[in-house]
Amino acid sequence: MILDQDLETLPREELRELQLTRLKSLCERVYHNVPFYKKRFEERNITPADIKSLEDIRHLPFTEKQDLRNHYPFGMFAVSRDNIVRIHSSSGTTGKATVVGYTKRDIKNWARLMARSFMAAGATPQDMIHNAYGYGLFTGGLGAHYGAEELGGAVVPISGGGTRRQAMLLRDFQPDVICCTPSYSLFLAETAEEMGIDVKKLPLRIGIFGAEPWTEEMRRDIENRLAITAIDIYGLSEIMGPGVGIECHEAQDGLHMMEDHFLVEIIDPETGEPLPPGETGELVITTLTKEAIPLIRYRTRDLTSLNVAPCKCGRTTARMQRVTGRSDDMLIIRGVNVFPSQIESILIETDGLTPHYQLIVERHGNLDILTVNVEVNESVFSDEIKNLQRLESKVQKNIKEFLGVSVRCKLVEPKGIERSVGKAKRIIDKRNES
Ligand code: DLL
Repeated sequence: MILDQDLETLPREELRELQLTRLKSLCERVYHNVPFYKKRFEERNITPADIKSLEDIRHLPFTEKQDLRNHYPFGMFAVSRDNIVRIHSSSGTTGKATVVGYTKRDIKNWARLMARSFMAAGATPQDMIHNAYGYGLFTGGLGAHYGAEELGGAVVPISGGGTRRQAMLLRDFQPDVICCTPSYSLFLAETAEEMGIDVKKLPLRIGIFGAEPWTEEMRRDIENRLAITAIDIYGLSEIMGPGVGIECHEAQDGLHMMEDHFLVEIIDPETGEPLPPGETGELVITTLTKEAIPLIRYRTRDLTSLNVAPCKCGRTTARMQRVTGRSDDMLIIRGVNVFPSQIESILIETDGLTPHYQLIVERHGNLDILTVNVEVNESVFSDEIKNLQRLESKVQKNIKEFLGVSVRCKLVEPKGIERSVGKAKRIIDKRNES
């Protein structure tokens, strides 16, 4: 079922017309209300009147996370504080936090896009939704919450953490849908099993997972373990929060972008030049309808590609390939580019290993050393030492073969890797520590 049938299935020509009208009005708004953008337009000798087609977007400046940081906290807002009804913020683990605001209309649009997302995932107004995304400054919790209510579902606002209690409520309340990070879904399943709850027998039908990169192999693992359909949802706080794009349950093949609200481009991260559909590059998003903090050509750092071919679900929106990593997460190990997701795929395909892993990067002299710490399952753990060593060598060999880089593999006992209730921490970079 499609919630906003008229908009989600709009012929692409009409969609482009709508986008152009909205882009023109966005340029007027930021030019007149955000000094940062006025300056950027002037530096390029352009005015909003120069935007005559969607292609003209390439004349507009990019916006970067650093620009938001430079205007911390509210310097990029386009409306007065009276019109702001909500503030969210990113955690700011690498530098100053980025702060975003919402008007009443922004919240309404966000709720609607999240409701669309739930429906695309296969949820219905009759469903109960267990929402384990964190509530607070993080956009996951409240974003999914408002969307679930807009859908007409019954939301259980459990937030993140308290994992045994979560497992108990899954058993007692019998929700149909769960929302959390993919890594947390596995932690929750593991905890439930320890408590003697047969996760597969629960009525849970759909998982809506995002906020961190995950792989196709991880999806299969989660779907088997929990006996659900696992749907990928994408978003980022700077642009809105969750609901910028979501897979449909019919195809599970790319995330439908909410193109009536967001203009999406893929650019070459080196040159900034736009790339055609199908080519992989950095996702750049322009918010077409946001009032409080509209952004022009925001560089997400997320690497992906777009597919504009029609989808079997009937939606006409462009589909983004699953985001397998951010350009900032790419490790360069002795000249070889490595994404955590590539290592994840290899680990999950190896018998005896679990999807719980961490990558430790150290520098010895001038040499970068990557150690893959990965948990084994119970049966492997009780195996003979020589078999464990054989497994370590096998992982090292496979990674060398597929990625062309030599790594060390260290098997860790079951539950030996710290679990996260939100985004999993996959990389521990010790290179700048001493
Ligand atoms: O993670 C919003 C969100 C909440 C999305 C709940 C989905 C579900 P931020 O904390 O600002 O916002 O982090 C945004 O997380 O630029 C990506 O690098 C990454 N990310 C989000 N969703 C996915 C996904 C939320 N499905 C950053 N796959 C983004 C891969 C994702 N990476």
